[in-house]
Amino acid sequence: MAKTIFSFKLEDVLKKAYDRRCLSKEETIFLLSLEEEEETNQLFHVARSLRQRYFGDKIFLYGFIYFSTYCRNQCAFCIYRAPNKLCQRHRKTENEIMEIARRLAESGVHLIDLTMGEDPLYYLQDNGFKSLVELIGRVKAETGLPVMVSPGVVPKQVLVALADIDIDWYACYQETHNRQLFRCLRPNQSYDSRLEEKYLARELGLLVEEGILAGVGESRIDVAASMQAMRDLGAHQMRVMSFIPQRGSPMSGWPSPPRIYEMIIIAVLRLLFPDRLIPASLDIDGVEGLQERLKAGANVVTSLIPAHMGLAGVAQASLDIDGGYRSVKGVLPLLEGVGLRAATVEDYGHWIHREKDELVKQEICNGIQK
Ligand code: SAM
Ligand code: MD0
Ligand code: SF4
Repeated sequence: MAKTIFSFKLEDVLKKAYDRRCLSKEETIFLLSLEEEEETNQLFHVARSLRQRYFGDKIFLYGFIYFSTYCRNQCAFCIYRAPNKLCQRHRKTENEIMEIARRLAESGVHLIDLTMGEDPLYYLQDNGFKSLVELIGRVKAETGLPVMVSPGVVPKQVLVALADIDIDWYACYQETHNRQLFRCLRPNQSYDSRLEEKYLARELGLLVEEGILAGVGESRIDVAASMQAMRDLGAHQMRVMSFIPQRGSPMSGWPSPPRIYEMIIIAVLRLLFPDRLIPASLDIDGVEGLQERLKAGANVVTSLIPAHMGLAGVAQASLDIDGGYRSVKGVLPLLEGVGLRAATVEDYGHWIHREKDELVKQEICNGIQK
């Protein structure tokens, strides 16, 4: 199919990416439209070679703590949208969060991702975020690990406070960079505020993760536009997650897309951003889906969740959690099975520090230019 629309030769486009020359929008769409198994295998092969060039055989591992699943929003795709009565919600106490963080750190993860719904508790109370910022600081201090926060869109002063205590990452996914589709997916939310928050985080010296959903009504052109938006933002980590239908949500009847589509997007992300971090999330197909994502060029395992702590995932609230499979121990053999291994905490720390230094340099240059 790709061949009938485009006049590119796959080998030429792949060679161009391998040589680190920028791919055009048309070339990106061409790659996203590949259908033949032989062709997608060539794409994955180049994606893996590029990962090898920048990261060797080392994979980073992220622990995930979804500490509150209460949310004021009504995202059409999400099980935790405010009006949904068909989901189990939890709000972890500070002690519980610290205990979970300690367990994750002991298990060997390289980062702790603290995630929440836009919990009204924080928005409605005066100074509601103050204790949260302190808690996040404690998680970083006591585990000694880098910390990512995924709190949704928070007041600007909260981001400033997080930057002040040297939190490492701000993750916030636009889902799509097609404004019309965004309005359907995230009704009554501001496209611009969500995007601007990521620009602000970067200016404040935080590393930034951007992300898209696959299979929510977007076109290949939209996906290519999202990739350009990730470049414009200067994202340090970029993800794609296949949509999983959720009971009690308006999109409960939507199909989940064929997985090959997500794998192709992962591989194209690797070609466009060879030295950036690209997750293989356990939150879509559990541990069973890990190796195919790694074979497509991902280099971070995300959504490692300790068992029996009353925790949940996002797209897969319970899959593989209480069986203990979403753990460092559970994924190590799977990494080995595809010729990869876990990085060390030090490897990850070096990557983070280099990128943060780079951000500071860029901000100094921007300041001088202004
Ligand atoms: N509440 C915060 C927010 O929305 O930014 C933090 C939660 S965020 C980590 C949840 C992300 O998981 C969404 O941005 C979306 O990309 C993904 N997600 C949510 N529901 C999903 C679903 N049904 N299928 C696949 N991914 C989903
Ligand atoms: C994941 N469930 O990594 C997590 C979540 C939030 N920063 C990450 C979507 O798949
Ligand atoms: Fe809330 Fe985030 Fe779910 Fe949207 S995706 S409903 S903001 S938890």
